[in-house]
Amino acid sequence: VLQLVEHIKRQKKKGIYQEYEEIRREPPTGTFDYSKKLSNQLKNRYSDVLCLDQSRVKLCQLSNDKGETSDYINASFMDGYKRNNAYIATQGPLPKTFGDFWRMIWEQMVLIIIMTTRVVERGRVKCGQYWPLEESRMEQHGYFLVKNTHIQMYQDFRLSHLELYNSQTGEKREVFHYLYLSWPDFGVPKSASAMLDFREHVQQRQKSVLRSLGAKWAGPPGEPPLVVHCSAGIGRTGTFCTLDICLSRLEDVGTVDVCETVRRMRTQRAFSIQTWDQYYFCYTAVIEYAQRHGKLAPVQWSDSDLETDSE
Ligand code: PTR
Ligand code: PTR
Repeated sequence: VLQLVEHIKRQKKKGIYQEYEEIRREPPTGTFDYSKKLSNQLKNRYSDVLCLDQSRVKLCQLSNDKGETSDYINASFMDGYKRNNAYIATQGPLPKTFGDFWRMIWEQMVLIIIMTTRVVERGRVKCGQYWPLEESRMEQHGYFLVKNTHIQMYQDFRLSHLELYNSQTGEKREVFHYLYLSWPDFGVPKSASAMLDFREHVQQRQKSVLRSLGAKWAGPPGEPPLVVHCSAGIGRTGTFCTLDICLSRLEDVGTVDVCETVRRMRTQRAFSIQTWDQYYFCYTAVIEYAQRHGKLAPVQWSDSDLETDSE
């Protein structure tokens, strides 16, 4: 019997694998003209991870010291569950784009940044050190002063409370920086459960910050986008956002559609979800979540499973 269950699990896994392979085979649904422009090429961390023109985040145009203007940053708006532009998916900032990154945070009125890569992994730089690492440290990036006022350590992530000061307008804002620590690139988190806790923590933070801002919230109605980034801004970022969307839908109507979610996401951020493990992880994490919240009985292999899966 054990052997049979293993066989069934493999069959199911195979189905999900094929689903992902199909998604991967579909060509991107748009052009990458801005990402490819000569003057923008150096702003891409990877020459093969570009952003679709239709969903890219535009910076308010600003002249640099050479008098050139550029509104380009390798970042894409992505819809969430029943919410347009719920996320901005972006690459790990490069030293030459730190100023642009903070401009984007300011202009889009972002409250929360989620970073799912480490700065260095396996001896290679995956992301620039764009925020002050230590408490009470202050750094300048372009027109912005960024200060790390306070750090809280959790088992799987590290939360920095940042103050962002706009030297052009004299305004100051608070931004929360989450560094998720247990996620290797091209891999999946150690455990879905840690990721689920993390998501819940972030959700509550966004709600409580908006509540405490109350009438002082100067942004458009609704919630500002969450900025999510890894190294390229497609693999781990896509996985986190897919999971977030699937779980929101599960909470709302009790159903999940991983495949359709990823397909749609890819029309806004091309190549989202980089490996089959990451795709499969979305399924296992949804199951774990459903079990945890009593939306699903613990998985049992019933007779009907046997019928549909054994050939
Ligand atoms: N970029 C490769 C590809 O597109 O097939 C995959 C790859 C590259 C995988 C680098 C791992 C790599 O190592 P690291 O994550 O340390 O950069
Ligand atoms: N050319 C790079 C490579 O495949 O190695 C692009 C790349 C790098 C793609 C990292 C995805 C990566 O993972 P993530 O989006 O999770 O940072």
